[in-house]
Amino acid sequence: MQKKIALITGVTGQDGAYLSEFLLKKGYEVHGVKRRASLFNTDRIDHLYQDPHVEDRNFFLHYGDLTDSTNLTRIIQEVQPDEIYNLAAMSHVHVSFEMAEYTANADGIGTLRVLEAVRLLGLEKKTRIYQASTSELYGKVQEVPQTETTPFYPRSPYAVAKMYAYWITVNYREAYGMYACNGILFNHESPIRGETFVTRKITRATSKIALGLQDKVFLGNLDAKRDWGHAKDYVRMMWMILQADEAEDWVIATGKTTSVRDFVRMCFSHIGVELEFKGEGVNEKGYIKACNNPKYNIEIGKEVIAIDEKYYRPTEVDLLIGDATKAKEKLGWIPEYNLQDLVDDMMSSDIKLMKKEQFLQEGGYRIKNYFE
Ligand code: NDP
Ligand code: GDR
Repeated sequence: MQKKIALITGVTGQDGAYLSEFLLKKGYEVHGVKRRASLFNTDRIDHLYQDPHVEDRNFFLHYGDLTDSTNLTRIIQEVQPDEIYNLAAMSHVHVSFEMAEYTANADGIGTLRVLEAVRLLGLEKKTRIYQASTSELYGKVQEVPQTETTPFYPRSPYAVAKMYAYWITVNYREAYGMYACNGILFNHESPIRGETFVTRKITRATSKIALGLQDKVFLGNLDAKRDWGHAKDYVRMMWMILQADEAEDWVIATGKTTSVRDFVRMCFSHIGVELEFKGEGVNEKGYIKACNNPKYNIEIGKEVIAIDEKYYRPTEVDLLIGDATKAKEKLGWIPEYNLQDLVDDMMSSDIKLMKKEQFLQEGGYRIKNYFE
């Protein structure tokens, strides 16, 4: 049997890395598009790297960018993929308010560039396309839980750009008969989640506080509620979506929602620490109420959580909770991780990482102290 060929844009990101691992295990030849950067940006996929001189390689990287259509067309022509996973995006909702035009270009028009390249190259009948759509499309709450038929009301330049990407994917499917699908994925996290998304920011900070490397962490809206799953479960689903008989759009979610405040509580509880929150709005603070773990010497009453308004968004998405019944019934998707498993996985990994940082600091090296 001939190997299937997959092309992943955004291969250096959280999902790109897990999806590459997953597809390589399935016997695929995997090609990834990575951006040129002044420093190495392949940390998450270094373990998959193969020397270009090795025979029988199955993992290849190409320089590219979603804002460059000639480059994308050339890569797709060279690779002739059976499946394209379009994961590349400026994916930070808050940053999109500061880089609205770039976000529209990369996340919105970038998707059009991929679809159009496949059409121009005459690959409409060969290449299946997965578009990384998002629960951010639901934005201002219209209905809970959110399903494939819930109306969209995007609340950020990121979500508006992704809304264009969603509809252009549907349009190319209907207009040209292409196998193109949207996975409307709710938040999914992991130990390799970008450090500025709230879950990873919290697991890193909790680990540093436990080890005495940081005093407290500043956060934004603690009332926001998200439906958090594990990225490993979600990349498996991306693949399942492209194996279905019909090209369709799918919601992927756990069906449970949790506030940012409760996520913080769960992370501290992982290290045996109980928190108490006092005050409201920008004056709310989180204090250590009890420490039941002799490994960590954390002072009772210490203030560890504070609010900085700069993390508030001009328009917020208050509540996300998804209903993945369609994916469960038609594709047989069963997630392996619940929220507690996710917290445990992220916390164990960050505690290990911060112990390394502690070791470096004790050896006289300066550690990275950037918490944005
Ligand atoms: P990450 O931010 O971890 O990864 C984004 C990837 O896109 C990185 O490889 C990044 O490269 C690359 N990228 C950014 N801009 C460009 C560009 N202009 N051209 C080429 N590549 C670019 O995101 P995730 O892995 O978490 O998410 C994957 C996709 O799924 C994204 O499209 C995101 O919007 C979407 N999504 C994510 C969800 C989540 O909860 N994680 C939920 C729903 C949707 P570099 O490493 O160089 O920065
Ligand atoms: P989100 O993820 O915007 O849902 O987008 P993020 O983790 O950034 O925010 C989740 C919620 O937490 C609140 N929050 C904070 N957020 C950050 N980043 N930093 C803070 O200090 C902080 N304090 C509170 C936010 O206001 C928000 O309500 C993610 C991305 O992966 C998108 O690409 C993806 O499409 C969606 O998930 C689904």
